[in-house]
Amino acid sequence: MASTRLRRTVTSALAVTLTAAAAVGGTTAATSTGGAEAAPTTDKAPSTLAFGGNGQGGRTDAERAYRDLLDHGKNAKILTAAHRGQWRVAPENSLPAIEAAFDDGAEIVELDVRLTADGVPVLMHDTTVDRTTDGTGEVSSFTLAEIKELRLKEHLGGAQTALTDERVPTLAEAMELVADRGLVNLDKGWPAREEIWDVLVDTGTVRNGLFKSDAPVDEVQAFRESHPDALYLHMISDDNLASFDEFGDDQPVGYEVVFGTEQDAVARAPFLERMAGEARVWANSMWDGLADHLTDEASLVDPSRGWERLVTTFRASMVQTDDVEAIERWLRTGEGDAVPRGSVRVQAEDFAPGGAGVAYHDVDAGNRGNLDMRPGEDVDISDADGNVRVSWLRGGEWLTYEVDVPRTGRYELSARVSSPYTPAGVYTVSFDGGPESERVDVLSTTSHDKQEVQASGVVQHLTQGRHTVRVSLPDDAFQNWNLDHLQLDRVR
Ligand SMILES: [Ca+2]
Ligand SMILES: [Ca+2]
Ligand SMILES: [Ca+2]
Repeated sequence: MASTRLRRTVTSALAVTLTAAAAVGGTTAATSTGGAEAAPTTDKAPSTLAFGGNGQGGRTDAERAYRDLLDHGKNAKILTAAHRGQWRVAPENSLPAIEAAFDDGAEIVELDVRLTADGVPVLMHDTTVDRTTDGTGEVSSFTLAEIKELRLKEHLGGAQTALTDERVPTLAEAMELVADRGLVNLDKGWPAREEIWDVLVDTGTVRNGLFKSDAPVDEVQAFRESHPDALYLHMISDDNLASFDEFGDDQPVGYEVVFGTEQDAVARAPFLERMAGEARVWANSMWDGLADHLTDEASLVDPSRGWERLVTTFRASMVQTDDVEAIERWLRTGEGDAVPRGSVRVQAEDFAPGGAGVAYHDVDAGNRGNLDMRPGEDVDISDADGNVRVSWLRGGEWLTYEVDVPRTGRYELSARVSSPYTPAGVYTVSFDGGPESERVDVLSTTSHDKQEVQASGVVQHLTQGRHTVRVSLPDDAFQNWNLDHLQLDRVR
C-alpha cells in the first residue's frame, strides 16, 4: 500500500503518480510531492450572521468547511460532497445518511428540497414519493403531517426495496443536525428559496446552506442582493455558458460544471482557468454525462480515469460522489480500489478461455451488453458508468475463472455485484471441479448500476498456484443481477 500520504490539496493531487495495478494485489503505489499547505484565506467571509453551531467559541467541522469553501486558491482543500447523503448505509436524503456522510469524511452533503402542500421544505429527490417511500403521489400533495406518516426505503429505494423506520426529514431537522458538522448543498430547492432561507435563519445555519440553480443570472442576483449572506453555487454547462461573464465582478462562491463530453466549451482549459481564479469549481462523478466518462466507477479502477483528472485537468476543487469512503481513501492514499495485499481479484468479464460449454454457459446467444470485449462469446458484458461487468445473469448459467493463488492458505470468496431486485439471485461456487458450495444469496443494492462487495461465506483451502473457480446460477431461483468481480481474501 502507499507509504506516502497524499496531501489533500489541488497542487498535491497534480503530483500524484500511479503505477498500474497488477492482477494480484499489493503492487499499486502512489507518491506525492505536494507543496506546503497554505492557510485558507477568508477575506470574503460574510460577517453579519453568527455561524450556527455549539456557541462554544471553538471551531466546528462546519466552520472549517465554510472557511475552506471560501478559499479557491491553488492550495485550497479538495472538498467532497455526498450525493443524497451517504445512501449506502441509510436511505437517501435521510437524517442517518447525512450523519454517515460526515462520519465518512465528506464536508458537504447534497440534499434535495421540495415543499409540502402546506409549504414546509422537506427532503425528497423526486417530485413524487413513490420511489423512496411506501406512499404514492406528488410531494406537493402531502401536508407535513401526511408525509411524516410515510416510511423511507433502504438506500436508493425502488419497487422491491425494504422499508426502514426512517421518516421524511424536514429541512429544519436536517439543518439542525448539520449545524456543527458541515455544509449542505440545497439541490432542487431554488423555487422554494425564500422558504429555505427562512429555515436557515430560524435554525442559525445560514453559513451551512449552499443554494444552487441554473436560473438566469439576473434572477440569481436579485436573490443574492436581498439575501447578501446566502451562499450560492451556479450550475453551468454549454446551455448557459455566458452566465460566468454575466456575474461580472460579483461571482458566486462556486460553479457546478456539467459537461457531457470533454469537448464541451465549458470544459475547455482557458475557460476553467478563468473560473477557478474566481470561484470554486464543482464536478460530479456519479455517472456518465455529468463530467464525460470521469466517474466514480472509472476512478475505482484507476483514479486518473476519474477523480484525478477532474481535479488536475478540469480544475475541480469540489467533487460530488456516490462513493464517499472511496474518494476519501483516494485523497489520503492516491489509490482507487486497489487489490489488498495477498488477495486475488478476477474481473467477471475475464472468464476463462475455451468458449461456450467449456468456460461458460449463457442461456441466450450473443452478447446482450454494450461492450464487445470478448468477440464471439455469448456472455453478456456491459459498461455501466465505467463499471465493466457481466450482466443478464440468468438461471442455468455458469462462468469459469482461472485464478493464481499467491500463497497456500484458506480463502473466502466475495463478489462485487449490483441489482435492484429482492431477491436478486443465488449462486454456488466450485473450486477445481470439486463439489458445489452452499447457495449464496445475492442481495439487492437497490440499483442495477450501483455495485457493492458482498461476502459469500464460502471458504476454501487453496494451494499456491493456478486454480479454477466456477460460479453457477441455479435455474430454480430468480436471477437478475450483475457481477463486477470476484475476490479471494486470506482468512485465518
Ligand atoms: Ca448472451
Ligand atoms: Ca446471460
Ligand atoms: Ca469488472
